[in-house]
Amino acid sequence: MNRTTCLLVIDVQRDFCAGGALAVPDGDAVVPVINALARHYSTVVLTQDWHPPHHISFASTHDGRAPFETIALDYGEQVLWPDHCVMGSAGAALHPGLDIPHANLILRKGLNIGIDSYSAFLEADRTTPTGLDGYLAARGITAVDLCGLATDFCVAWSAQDARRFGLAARVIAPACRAIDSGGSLAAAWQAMSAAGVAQIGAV
Ligand code: VGL
Ligand code: ZN
Repeated sequence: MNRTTCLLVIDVQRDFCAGGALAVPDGDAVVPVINALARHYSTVVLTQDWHPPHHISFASTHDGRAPFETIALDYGEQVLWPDHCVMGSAGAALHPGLDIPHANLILRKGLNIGIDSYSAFLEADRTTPTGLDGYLAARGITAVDLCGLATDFCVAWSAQDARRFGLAARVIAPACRAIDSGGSLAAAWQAMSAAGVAQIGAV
């Protein structure tokens, strides 16, 4: 049991799994893998993508726009998504198969109606903190292992931000699945590698 490494379980929610609003191909497959993995960690943090209705990342918020198009916003380029993970909705719930009773914290992100937040650490304006860095530092955590959905968005951004906050970061590939829209998965692995994020197959 490694007490200075936190397992960060990203967005394993109904909307990202089969039948959900933004289903990640084979997303459900991560659930048993993550349940087994979590037994190795004394600190586990789960995240929940948690948006208000009419969130800026929803295509439906922008006249004439369709999901998976991109638009330019004040803070940079934004992919537009189907409405997903609306706060309090059934689709925003954690996957019912997750079995991690010893998880320490459930962190919600993406609540700001005008700023998306793929990362568990910083919103998409790259300056507004969620507070996760302080939480981990206060508990003596120096490394994070990441898993969940989706590899090329919320996992990748969280892993790179972990490095930004001085944490060692490893992505456990078999415990993740990707959206992979327009080459996003290859680009994400490249960016993570450049940021010093390791890719591993098991712990
Ligand atoms: C995610 C797209 C939009 C994710 C969240 O969890 O990877 N992707 N919101
Ligand atoms: Zn989202």
